[in-house]
Amino acid sequence: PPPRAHAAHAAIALGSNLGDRHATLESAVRALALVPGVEVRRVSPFIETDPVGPGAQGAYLNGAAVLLTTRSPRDLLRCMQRIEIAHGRDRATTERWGPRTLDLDLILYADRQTEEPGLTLPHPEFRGRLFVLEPLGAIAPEMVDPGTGHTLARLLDDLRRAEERPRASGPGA
Ligand code: A4P
Ligand code: MG
Repeated sequence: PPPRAHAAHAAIALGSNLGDRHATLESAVRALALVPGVEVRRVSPFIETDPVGPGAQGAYLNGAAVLLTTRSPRDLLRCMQRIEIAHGRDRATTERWGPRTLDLDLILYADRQTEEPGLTLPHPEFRGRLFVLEPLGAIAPEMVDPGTGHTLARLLDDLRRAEERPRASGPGA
């Protein structure tokens, strides 16, 4: 286990919509746990979600994990990208938003806020994504988003309300 003194909590999101999705997410969690300086503290149940984004693609299996790590955010993300590649993810041929065997996103890293090439923290889209907030909120409701100062429980609640509200553009949406 990593030395706790300088360890940070990180929240990550996992998604898969190609191949044996459950086996892929399980394997990704195992791979994360094998990274030196990473301790997997909590893993959510995996949930089936409708694909968000353009084009027809299969349903996703999504999950979340909370890590305790001594690695820097950039270093952790690099490890996550290596795990994606090891699970058949090919960035060169996979379109943005498109189907993928494994997608690992770094959602929160302690109270870090940064916007630099290749790394934005918190993840810029997570507050609007139920497929991230539902599994993550289930295992870390007390974690705080430094961008808004709100807990994940609050963000999840807000998003659920927003999604329930009828759209201004018309009924039946
Ligand atoms: N990057 C910057 N900050 C971060 C961060 N905090 N975490 C950069 C992860 N990556 C970060 O990501 C593109 C670039 O973002 C990387 O170079 C990285 O340095 P990517 O994983 O290479 O590309 P992508 O995943 O195709 O694009 P993106 O924007 O991450 O796609 P999304 O937004 O992840 O959308 N529907 C359901 N139901 N469930 C899903 O999981 N996922 C997507 C993918 C679409 N629809 C979905 C789901
Ligand atoms: Mg991604």
